[in-house]
Amino acid sequence: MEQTLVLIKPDGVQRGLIGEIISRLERRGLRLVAAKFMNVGQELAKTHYAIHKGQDFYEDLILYITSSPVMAMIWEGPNAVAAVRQTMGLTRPTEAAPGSIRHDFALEIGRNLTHASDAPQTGVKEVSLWFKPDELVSWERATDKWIFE
Ligand code: IDP
Ligand code: MG
Repeated sequence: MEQTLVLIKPDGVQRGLIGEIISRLERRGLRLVAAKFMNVGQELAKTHYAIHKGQDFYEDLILYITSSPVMAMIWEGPNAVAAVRQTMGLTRPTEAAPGSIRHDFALEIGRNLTHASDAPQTGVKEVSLWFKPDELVSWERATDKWIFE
């Protein structure tokens, strides 16, 4: 089953949107695999955002993600990566589709509430960066057969 890392970033946590965001992912039909509420250290932040090193927003991005706790999660399902990216909306909130989280709750690209893996291979990499194998819960949900074809 395809898996994706989801982070509710510090602005989402501070604004009391953890429940709202989890609720949207549950409602979509995705299955929760792992979750932890945590502070992000420099090393993890820099590894996670290594691809953006050298961009003008990089330093602010590291400050943002390490500024306050995040809710880190793994969600799975068929096409979980694409489904979650769609539920989150485009990176720039003013370009995110109406009904998406970034559209409905955000205004600025540097305060866009969530992170989600951008491709299945990135999902695999990010899941192992953020979680140890024994933190993942493999389970069957009573509704799976009504959501997964
Ligand atoms: P994504 O989060 O939608 O995958 P990325 O392009 O991977 O977007 O960028 C990672 C994060 O870096 C964004 O979510 C956003 O918080 C921040 N970011 C990206 N581009 C900019 C920018 O131009 N200005 C400020 N922050 C940015
Ligand atoms: Mg990205």
